[in-house]
Order: sequence, then structure tokens, then C-alpha cells
Amino acid sequence: MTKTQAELEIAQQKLKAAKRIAVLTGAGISKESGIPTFRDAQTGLWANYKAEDLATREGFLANPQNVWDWYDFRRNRVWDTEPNAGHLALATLEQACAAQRKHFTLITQNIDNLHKRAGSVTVLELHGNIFRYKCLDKNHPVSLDLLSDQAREERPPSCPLCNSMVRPDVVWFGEMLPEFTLQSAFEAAQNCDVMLVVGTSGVVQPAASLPGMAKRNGAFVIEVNPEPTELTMFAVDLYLQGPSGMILPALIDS
Ligand code: BJW
Repeated sequence: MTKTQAELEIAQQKLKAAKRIAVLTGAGISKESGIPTFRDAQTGLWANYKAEDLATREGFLANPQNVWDWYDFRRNRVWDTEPNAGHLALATLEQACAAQRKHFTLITQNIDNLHKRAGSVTVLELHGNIFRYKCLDKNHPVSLDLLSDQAREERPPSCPLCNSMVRPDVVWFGEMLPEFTLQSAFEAAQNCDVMLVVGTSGVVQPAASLPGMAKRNGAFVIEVNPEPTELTMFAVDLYLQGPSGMILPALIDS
């Protein structure tokens, strides 16, 4: 048996024995669907911008049209893709846990909706969803479909209730995460027996604190990533090196 097979078997046994499983995903899980990871997202037209400048309130206020167009570009890209084998494996794991009356929580930092499109039912979206919109000043939810054709063509459009700019309903740097969602994620991390950490560089807080929190509370933490991360050394018990579209089906469909 190779080292990789032996590690996979250990991970399978841990998952089998667990009564409460939590999963944290990041941009890497969507890479095999053709979506660049967050820090790879500045390709082509956007190569001259720092993502950190685009994904902030200050960046939006400085150049609303530019930020609006960046999200439009990324939304169109996501629209044209499909969930991959990694997303599907996690949806299968959720179903298996439900059948065995195990507790399962899927926490994602991704805004691309691909977990839900893969069939995952309950998804804690820590950083929002690129297919939802709200206004900048009052957080009024906005449906672009309900705007007039002329209003919809503005980049960005204005909120029909307060006239402030419409923005994607995602969490930018310096903004608070949705309170209930974050609280639920903390509870899942504190109470799980096994946490799977998939495709995240583990640098953006507070999401990056969840694996360490799980480990400190006695969970066995398994990381799936082609590259070691900030988490590998300190927060991870078992590192499965490779793309999640390969590793997760091997781990879960057994
Ligand atoms: C594969 C693969 C394959 C490749 N298979 N894997 C405490 C300490 C220090 C700083 C802070 C702190 N608390 C708050 C902060 C500030 C800040 C922060 O963390 N900054 C850091 C950069 C240091 N955090 C915040 O501002 C957060 N707000 C907050 O905490 O509010 C309270 C507060 C406010 C102010 C001050 C203090 C407290 C909000 C964070 C919001 C993050 N938003 C973004 C943008 C969302 C919208 C959008 O997409 O445009 O979320 S940033 C970006 O990073 C995005 C991602 O969800 C997030 C995480 O990235 P992720 O998923 O890890 O992606 P990558 O690209 O980094 O990594 C991809 C990985 O995949 C790599 O490891 C690859 O190897 C791997 N991979 N192929 C599996 N096939």
C-alpha cells in the first residue's frame, strides 16, 4: 500500500467513526470547474488590479463601475460552469450523513453557488453569494430582474428604495461576516469530531480560524489541497495532497 492510499484509508476511517462532521471549503474546490481561485482571479483584463483593491468598500467607492464590471465578469464566468466531482462528493457526504443520522455542516467561503448547484442542501456561505445584490448604504436586498431595463443597464444600478448604489451581496475586506452564519460555523467547528478543510489558503480571517478552533476542541482535521498552506503545519492532523476533484470522490464514494 502506498503512503497516499494509507492516508486515504485513515481519513475514511475517521469519517466513518465521526458523529459530527464539518467541512470548510475555499476557492480551490471550484478550480476544476474552471473558476480561478481568488488570488488567481486577476487574469486578462483584470491582471493589473489587486483583488484586495477590488474586493473592498473603498475600492467600490473609488471606482464603482470598475468593481461592478469585475463582478459581472466573474458572475458570467461562474454561470457558464458546472459543479465538479469535488462538489458532488460533498453533496453525497451530506446525504450519507443524513441517512446515518450524523450531524453535517458545510461551510464555504465561496460566493459561486456551486455547492448548492451540486445538490448540497445546507450551506453556510460565510462571504455571501455573487448572485444576490444589496444596496451600499442600507443593505436593502435588490432584485435586478425587478428594475426597469434602463435602470438595469446602469453600472452599478441604484437602489429603488434609497437610491444608493447596488453592489454584490458579498463580504469585502473590512466588513463583518453575516452574524448568524458565522456563529453557526463557529459552533460547527467547536462541536465536530472531524473537520475537512478543502481548497483554501487559510489566510483570510475569521474563516481561517475555524480549523484551529476545531483542533483545539478535539477534532481530527483533514486538509485536501495540492499545495501546503498556512494551516498545514499547525491546524491539520492529516494532509491529503492533491486536487479536490480527485481526492474527495476517492475519500467519500467508498
Ligand atoms: C486547490 C486546487 C484544487 C488550487 N483542489 N485546492 C485577524 C487577523 C488578521 C487580519 C484580520 C483578522 N480579522 C480580520 C482581518 C482582516 C481581514 C483578513 O483576514 N485579512 C487577511 C488577508 C490578513 N478579514 C476581514 O476583513 C473579514 N472581516 C472581518 O473579519 O470583519 C471584522 C473585522 C473587520 C475589520 C478589522 C478587524 C475585524 C472579511 C473577509 C472577507 C473576505 N472576502 C473575500 C472576497 C469575497 C468576494 C469576492 O470573491 O470577490 O473572500 S477575500 C477572498 O479570500 C474571498 C475568499 O472567500 C477568501 C479566501 O480565499 P480562499 O478561498 O482561501 O482562496 P485562495 O485563492 O486564497 O486559495 C485557494 C487555495 O486553493 C490555495 O491554497 C490553492 O493551493 C488551492 N487549490 N487548486 C483543491 N484543484
